[in-house]
Amino acid sequence: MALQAALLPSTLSVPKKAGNLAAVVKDTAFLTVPQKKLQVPSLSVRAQAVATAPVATPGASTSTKDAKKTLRQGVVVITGASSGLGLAAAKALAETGKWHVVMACRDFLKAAKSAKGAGMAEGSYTIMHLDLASLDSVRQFVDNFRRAGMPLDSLVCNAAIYRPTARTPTFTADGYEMSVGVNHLGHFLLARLLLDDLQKSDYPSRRLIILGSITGNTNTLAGNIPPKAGLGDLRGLAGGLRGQNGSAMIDGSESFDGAKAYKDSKICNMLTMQELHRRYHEETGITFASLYPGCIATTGLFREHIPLFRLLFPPFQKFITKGFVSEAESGKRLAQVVSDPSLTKSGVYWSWNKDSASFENQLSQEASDPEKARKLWEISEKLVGLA
Ligand code: NDP
Ligand code: PMR
Repeated sequence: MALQAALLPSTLSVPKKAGNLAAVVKDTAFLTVPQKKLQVPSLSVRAQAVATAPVATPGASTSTKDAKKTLRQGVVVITGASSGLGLAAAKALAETGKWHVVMACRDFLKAAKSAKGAGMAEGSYTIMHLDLASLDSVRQFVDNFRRAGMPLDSLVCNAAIYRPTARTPTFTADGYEMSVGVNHLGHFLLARLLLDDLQKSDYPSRRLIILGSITGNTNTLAGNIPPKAGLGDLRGLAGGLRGQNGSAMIDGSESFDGAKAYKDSKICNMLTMQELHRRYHEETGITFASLYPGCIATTGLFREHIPLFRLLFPPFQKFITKGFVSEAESGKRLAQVVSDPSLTKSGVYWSWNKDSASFENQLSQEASDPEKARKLWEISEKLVGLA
């Protein structure tokens, strides 16, 4: 049966050749040339950042003579805001006028086109280059962001890649398997470096959000579709995730499975959020959260899947599992986690019910194991050069 064939992973997948991501790193390297302090917002186009014309100065309080001081516009950084959920959330937040969105993207021109195409108003966003497949690019992004002189009130670690048909690994600039390198390690370094900036913000509710997923949680039906997520004892990660004389998989498996690598990276995302909460919430007051936004079956995440899957996945999710959610709706959900005054609780994995009401969801045993989270934290610190 075509539907079953397209939706059942592993067995029917077509291996793809690796290598085009390395080209992306190379092609966009010029965008990271250090620049002078960026005036934000301004109309000038810089190699690594575009700030569109201002509607209000991000980070500046607004007040009128007689009226009481109003809340200043918040600044939110969203990684991977050039498509799908990230773009939809960027649009939803920018449209409120309460947020200036920093779109942290690897493909500068695509991000600019996407923002325009989505109808985002000039001045409501700034595009800055960030390639999570390079730890140098992450550090460069943090430098550029700081030089731009904006406060940081919310950070959303949203970007991800999914390589469901890959049977051989590709690697980041630092030599780590690509899915875990981008989805987890790049974000781990980014979040750690930007914690300082979040801490300095005077915004009333500062938040750090990392995207999770149902497919990383084996306490759900979706999480039990093979290949199942599982980090084992993290021996592959501890070995450097390099594939040569070791393993490219976190659990140390000899064979590479691109679909499992993505799901494993999502466990890492959810464990990292909880470890951040344990280590920093009380001391800093920052809210740490993760979420499953629903099945956004139409996004670019499935670009590497076989064409039959891409054709059948949206109707399958819409009419059979009923887990489907549109990009616009998912964007509103993520925007809620960024700014809704009722979602300030820290350490929560948010989900939405059939009426689109948010609730605190239960993570699987592995995705909420504090000992595993601590171990993951310590190994990740070493891999990104923080320990
Ligand atoms: P998309 O593919 O549409 O968006 C992913 C974004 O990540 C793109 O903007 C992409 O950039 C960016 N990206 C990829 N690699 C890098 C990199 N090396 N450096 C910087 N940015 C990069 O997917 P979704 O919108 O669906 O996914 C967004 C998040 O939502 C992910 O974390 C995913 O795990 C999560 N999620 C998605 C679900 C779904 O059903 N779609 C369900 C549950 C969670 P570019 O545009 O240049 O390719
Ligand atoms: Mg799944 C309630 C059932 C449900 C939900 C909510 C999802 C979400 N999926 C469900 C069920 C099933 N899926 C069933 C019964 C099958 C077998 C036919 C199935 C198959 C399937 C495949 C092959 N599903 C998938 C794939 C993917 O390649 C996607 C994936 O795992 O990406 C990592 C996927 C997804 N299903 C979901 C969601 C949200 C995804 C995208 C996953 C993500 O971003 O984490």
